[in-house]
Amino acid sequence: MKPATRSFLVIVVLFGSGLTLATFAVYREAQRIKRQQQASRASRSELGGEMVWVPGGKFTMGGADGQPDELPVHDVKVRGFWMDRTEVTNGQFARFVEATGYVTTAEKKPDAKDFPGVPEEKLVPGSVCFVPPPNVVSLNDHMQWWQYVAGANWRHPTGPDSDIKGMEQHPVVHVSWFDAVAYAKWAGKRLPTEAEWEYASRGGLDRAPFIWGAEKNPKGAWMTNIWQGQFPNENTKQDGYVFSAPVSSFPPNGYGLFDMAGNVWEWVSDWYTADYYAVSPRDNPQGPEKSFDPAEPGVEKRVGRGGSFLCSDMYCRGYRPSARQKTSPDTGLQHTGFRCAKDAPAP
Ligand SMILES: [Ca+2]
Ligand SMILES: [Cu+2]
Repeated sequence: MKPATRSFLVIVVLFGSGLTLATFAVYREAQRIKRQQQASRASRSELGGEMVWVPGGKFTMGGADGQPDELPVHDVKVRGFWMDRTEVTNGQFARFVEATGYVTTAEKKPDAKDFPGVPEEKLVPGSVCFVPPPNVVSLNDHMQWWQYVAGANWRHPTGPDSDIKGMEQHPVVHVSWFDAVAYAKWAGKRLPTEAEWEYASRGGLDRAPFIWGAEKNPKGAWMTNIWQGQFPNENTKQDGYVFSAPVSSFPPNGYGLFDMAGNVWEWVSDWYTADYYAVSPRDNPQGPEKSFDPAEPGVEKRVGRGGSFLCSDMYCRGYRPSARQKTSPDTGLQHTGFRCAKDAPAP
């Protein structure tokens, strides 16, 4: 209402000093108001989620209670930086897509040259969905609960018949590493490094087994959205959620960051190598020059952190602060999203 009132005042004030001048002034004022509105819209979407200052410091990176790639436990120094308070939501991602017309990897037809030997009719847009098997299965073969679903993408998280209505506050998923980087760039931000991510997740609690402390269920409470029950066929939903939860449904960590354990995995900027910690610089490490996963030598991978709603104590325990996920950057998954970091002066 205010700008309209102001334009009206300009007309009143200038009335009588010549129609041409009045018209010009009104036009100029209207242009100024339009620019102001555009700027405020831009800054709102640019900020996206609220950010938190993570003060620089030294911490113990890695863990002795997990996989070999979390070793050796080593000291790392990280500079202060800003971090999104929550995972990027569907609502935020929708604004990015609206503003830019961006098309995610999962919405594009896979390129035949990236998938040699895959028959043409199988090269359809889609993403990897969690499809729980009806019975107890052996946990050695994740293909029993992961399926490439044609038509699945961030707007259709479990396939073409699903949508994200009412899920604006849920973390966006099925985004590739490239999608996450594109969003961050648009928002004037960047992905955090793996070291920054782990440092931030620990919230100042050095070497604690969980980001909230030593006990998994303090006073019987669930502190994060993970999996309870027989993985992957039965979810007893003790924490209230079978799949993703709206961001900030659980208590924040020591830095005021939400969902740094569980809910969805979060892409970070680093390439993955299994032995990086043995050679990593101790000061603000940026990750290895290139990727190598001995378990799958032909596939380059980026790191994901934090675990997800699928993390089970029976299987991966991926919600521990030192746990690492490795995924090829063009892969979208139903349990993987991201949040951004930013370099800017301390508050
Ligand atoms: Ca859950
Ligand atoms: Cu997991």
